Order: sequence, then structure tokens, then C-alpha cells
Amino acid sequence: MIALGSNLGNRELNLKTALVKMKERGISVEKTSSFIETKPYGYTDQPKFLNAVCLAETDLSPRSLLNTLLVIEREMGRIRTIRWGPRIIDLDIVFYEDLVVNEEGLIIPHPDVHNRLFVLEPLNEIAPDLIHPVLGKTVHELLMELKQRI
Ligand code: PH2
Ligand code: MG
Ligand code: MG
Repeated sequence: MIALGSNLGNRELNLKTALVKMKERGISVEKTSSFIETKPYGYTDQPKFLNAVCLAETDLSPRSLLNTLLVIEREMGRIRTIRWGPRIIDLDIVFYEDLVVNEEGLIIPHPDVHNRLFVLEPLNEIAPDLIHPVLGKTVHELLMELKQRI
């Protein structure tokens, strides 16, 4: 499961372009959520985001998948400035089957997924019953809990 986000330029086109580029690089997009506009989280002094998630099938290992996503981000002209700052495109691995990975630069499930409405809402649209392999709760449960907390 991959999360997509953009808050610079033509955000809708950026998300669509990223999906096309993923397909061209052996990441088969099986299901895509709707694109939702979200308030910036974390660093709030930046434009609103357009966010989505997609279910993807790939033969790439988690590490190769990460590297491929970073190549696509770079190809699309992403320049990394401040952490959590504005970006043309951000592609994050949220879940990879029920794998748990904790390596340099690669943490799966995404360590902040349970705190992010902009990921849980689109996820809930396409995979409400998916179970977080560390927290042992479904996406739907995590979303309900987050809404209680914020
Ligand atoms: N990405 C971030 C930080 N904050 N806020 C929203 N709404 N959407 C994002 O995709 C996002 C964010 C860091 O990756
Ligand atoms: Mg991100
Ligand atoms: Mg990222």
C-alpha cells in the first residue's frame, strides 16, 4: 500500500503522473482511492495537500520498491528542503503485505500511519479491514481511534 501526496504545482496531475510512472516501473496499481484535499499536518505553514493511497502489486523487494519510488520523486523534480515541507510529490510505503521492516531509511509499516488522517481516510476507502501488522488493528479501527483523539 503506497501513499501519495502533493502540495505544489498541479497536484492532481502530479498524483496521476506518479501512478503512471509506477506502472512503467513494474509497480502494478490495482486499486486507487479518491484524491482528497487535506490540511497540512506537522509543518502547517504550507499549501494544502492532495492525498491518495493505492494498492500495488510488485515483484520488487521493499528496498527496491523504496528506491524506485525515490527515483520517480526525483524524475518528477522533487527537491528536498525542510523535513515535512512542501513537495511536488511524495511516495511513501505504508504497508507491504504484513511485513515488518526496521532498517536504515526504511520502516514498514509507516511509523506514523496511525496518526495521519490524510492516509487513514483514503485507506479506509479501499481497505477498511486491512490489519496493521504491529498494532493488530484494522484501518477502520485506527481511523475511528484517531478521530476520537483529535
Ligand atoms: N506529508 C507530510 C507532512 N504533512 N500533510 C498532509 N496533509 N499530507 C501529506 O501528504 C503530508 C502532510 C510528510 O510526508
Ligand atoms: Mg511522507
Ligand atoms: Mg516520503
